[in-house]
Amino acid sequence: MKDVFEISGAIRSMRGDIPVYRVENEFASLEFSTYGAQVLSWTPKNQKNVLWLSEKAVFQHGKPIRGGIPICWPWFGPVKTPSHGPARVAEWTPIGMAASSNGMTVVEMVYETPDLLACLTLRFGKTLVIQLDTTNLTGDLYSVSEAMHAYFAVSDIANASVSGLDGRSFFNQLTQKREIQSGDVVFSSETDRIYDDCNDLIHLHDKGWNRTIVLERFNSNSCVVWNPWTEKAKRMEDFGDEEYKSMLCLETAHAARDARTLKASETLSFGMRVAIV
Ligand code: TA6
Repeated sequence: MKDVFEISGAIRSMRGDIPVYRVENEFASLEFSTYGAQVLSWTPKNQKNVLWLSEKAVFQHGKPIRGGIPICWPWFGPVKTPSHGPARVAEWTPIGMAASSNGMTVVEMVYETPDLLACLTLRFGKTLVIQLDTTNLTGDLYSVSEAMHAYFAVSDIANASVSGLDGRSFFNQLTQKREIQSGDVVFSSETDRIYDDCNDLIHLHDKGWNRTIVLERFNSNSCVVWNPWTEKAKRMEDFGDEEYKSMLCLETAHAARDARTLKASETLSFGMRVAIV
């Protein structure tokens, strides 16, 4: 059994061999795990859960958890093994949890490799703010790509649209070609796009639940938009065949042309703020 920490103020339970911590404050509740430093749910008071978690998600060391906000680090995609990097299938060490003066709750976790130190800070209340700091522990330049691979819950993908990317260039992972976005992003088939020159505010509009998820990214010029649709959903064991209808990934990233190179001892910070209107 891996180390299982107690975090004062959090209620710990086990799902499979993965510790899950539940925290509530006056504005919201949050579930996260030290495994992958992964947020699993964020439910503001009087709101539905903002994040999506597959009903077939696997909670087993060595496997990524399908949903919430996996941390892809220190590489994005299948460029090396494991795909999306080791961070989401590693135990992070909790540094602590505290209430901040504005009623939000702050949780900090760290993960170290021989070359890099990652520090993830979660702040949640009426909004969810996640910051990932990467420090280059080597004496040389070090290139990273990374993403906060957020799975957002939607009433139905047919009701969803994404604004804020109009006119932006994206790399279409399905065609391996560059294209330009025209208007809002709407969904009628598998969608896997890296918008790597956009630092605008992104809105996920959901007509079914009459809500908009506002995604503000800082120090990130790339956003990944992904829905597996029918055939890819069927090919994933930890993803229900029909579940593509209830989710959309909008990922705050340093991916594709927005990958970054750290100088020796440099710390790179980026993150996102999620709000509901
Ligand atoms: O972020 C989009 C993506 O890179 C897709 O290509 C798809 O592979 C998705 O990530 C999920 O990857 P995973 O390794 O979690 O199955």
